[in-house]
Amino acid sequence: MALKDVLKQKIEAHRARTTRLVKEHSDVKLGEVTIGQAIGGARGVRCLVTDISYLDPMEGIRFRGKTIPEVMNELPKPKGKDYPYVEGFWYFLLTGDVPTMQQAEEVVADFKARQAVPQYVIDVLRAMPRDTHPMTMLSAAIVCMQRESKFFKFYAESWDRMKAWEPMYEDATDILSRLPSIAAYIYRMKYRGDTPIAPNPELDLGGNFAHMMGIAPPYDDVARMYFILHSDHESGNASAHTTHLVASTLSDAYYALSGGMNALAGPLHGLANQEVLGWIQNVFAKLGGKVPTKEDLKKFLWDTLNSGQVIPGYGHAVLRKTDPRYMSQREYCLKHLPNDQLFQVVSMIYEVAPDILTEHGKAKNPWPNVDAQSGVIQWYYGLKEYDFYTVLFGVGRAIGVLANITWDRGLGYAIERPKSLTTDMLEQAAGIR
Ligand code: NMX
Ligand code: MLT
Repeated sequence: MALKDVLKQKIEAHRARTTRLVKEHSDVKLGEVTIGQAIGGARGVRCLVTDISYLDPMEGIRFRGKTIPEVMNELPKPKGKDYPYVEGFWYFLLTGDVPTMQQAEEVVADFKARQAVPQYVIDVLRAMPRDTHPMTMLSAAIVCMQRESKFFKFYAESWDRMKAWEPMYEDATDILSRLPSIAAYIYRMKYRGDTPIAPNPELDLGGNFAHMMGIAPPYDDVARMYFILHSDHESGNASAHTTHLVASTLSDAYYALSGGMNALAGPLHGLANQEVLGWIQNVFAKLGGKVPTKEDLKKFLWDTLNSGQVIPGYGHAVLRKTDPRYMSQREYCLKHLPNDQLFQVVSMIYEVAPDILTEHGKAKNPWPNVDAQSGVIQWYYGLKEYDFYTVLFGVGRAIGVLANITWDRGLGYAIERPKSLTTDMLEQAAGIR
C-alpha cells in the first residue's frame, strides 16, 4: 500500500483516541504551572501532544518508540550503504511502521517526481546579497514557494476539516523533496564560486544531496545520518513548536516551516552548531594552532564562562545526560576520523567540560548536545563554511516538523493560544502585593 494510503488508515484509526480524550477526559490534570515556568520559557510545562518522537531526559530521543541505534539498524538502506534512506525514515515518522525496501523505494521515486525547484526560487536566492546568512536564504526560499501550496488552495476552494491533512501531506512532501536541492544551491552559489550542480535522477535524497554539494562518498551516508539525527526532538523545541504554532492557525506548510527555520537560526537553538566550530577554531587560534593540553583547554573553558558566554554545544532544556545524537556522531567519528585533530579537541572538551560546567554551577545539564559534535564531521569532509551548518540542521529538522503538522491537521488540533498574566497578577499569586 502506498504511503499516503497507509497514513490515511493510521490517521482515521487514531482520531477516535484523540476525540475520546477531548470529550471524556478533558479535565484530567497533566501538571501545574509555576511562576518560574511562566517567566522561564515554559520549561517542563506539559501542554503539547505528539506521537512522532518522545524525549526522555535520561535516555534521549526515541523516534516512534525506537532508539537511534534501532532506527539506524532496522530501516532499509541503499545498497552498500551504512545509513537508512531518508525517504524511508519519512515513511517511518509519518506512519510508525518500518517500511519494507519496496515501500522505501516508492517514496524515493515519489520524491524524485516532485524535486524540481521552481526557477523563481533560484531567482529570489540570486537576488539576495551574497553575504546574506544562508539560513535567511533557506527561510526565504521556503516562504517564496508558498504560492505552490495545495493546502492554501484547498482551504480557499474546498475546505473539509477531515481531509485537511491530505493537502498538508502533499505540501510537506513537495517541500521535503526540494529542500536538499535548495540547500545545495545556496551552498554552491555562496561558497563555491557560483557553480551549482544539477541533481542526479539516479540517486536517493542523501546521495543526491552529497552529489549536489560536490562532496564524494561517504558524505552521502553522512547526509543520511545527519538528516535523520536532526529530524525531530519531540514538539516543544523552538523550531518544532514554532512550526506547529504557525500551522495551528491553518497557515500552510510553507509559512509554518519558514517560521520554524527562523527559530532554528538562533544561537541557543540550531545556530549553536555553527558557534561550536567558531569557538573551537578560536581554541586553536589562541592555543598555538595545535591540539591544546587539557590544562590549556580548561583555562579556555573558564575564560569563556567568566566572560559571560555559554559553552556552545553543552546543556539542554530537557536532557540530563549526554545526547544520544552526540554519541551517534561520535561513533561515526571513532570509525571514520579517529585521528582528526578537531575530533580530538571535541573529545577532550567532552572529557573536561562537564566537570567545569558542574563546578560553575549554573547549567542544569553539563553534558553535550547534538551540536557539540556535528560540525567536526562536516569540516572533515571539506564543508568548512560553518555558517552553513544550521542549514543542514534545517533540512533534517524539516522531516520531523512537517510530519508533525501533517498529523496536527489529521487530528484537528486547535489553534494554539495560551493565556498570559500580568506581573501584578504574579505578585498577587505570590502573596507579595
Ligand atoms: N554554558 C554556560 N552556561 C550555561 C550553559 C552552557 N552550555 N547551558 C546553560 N547555562 C546557563 C544558562 O545560561 C542559565 O544561566 P542564567 O541563569 O544566568 O540565565 C543557567 O545555566 C540555567 O540554564 P538551564 O536551565 O540549564 O538551560 P536552559 O534550559 O535555560 O537552556 C540551552 C538550554 C540549550 C539553551 C542552554 O543549555 C545553552 O545555552 N546551551 C549552549 C547553547 C547550545 O548548545 N544550544 C543548542 C541546544 C541544542 N540544539 O541543537 O538546539
Ligand atoms: C533540538 O534538537 O531541537 C534541540 O536539542 C533543542 C531542544 O530539544 O529543545
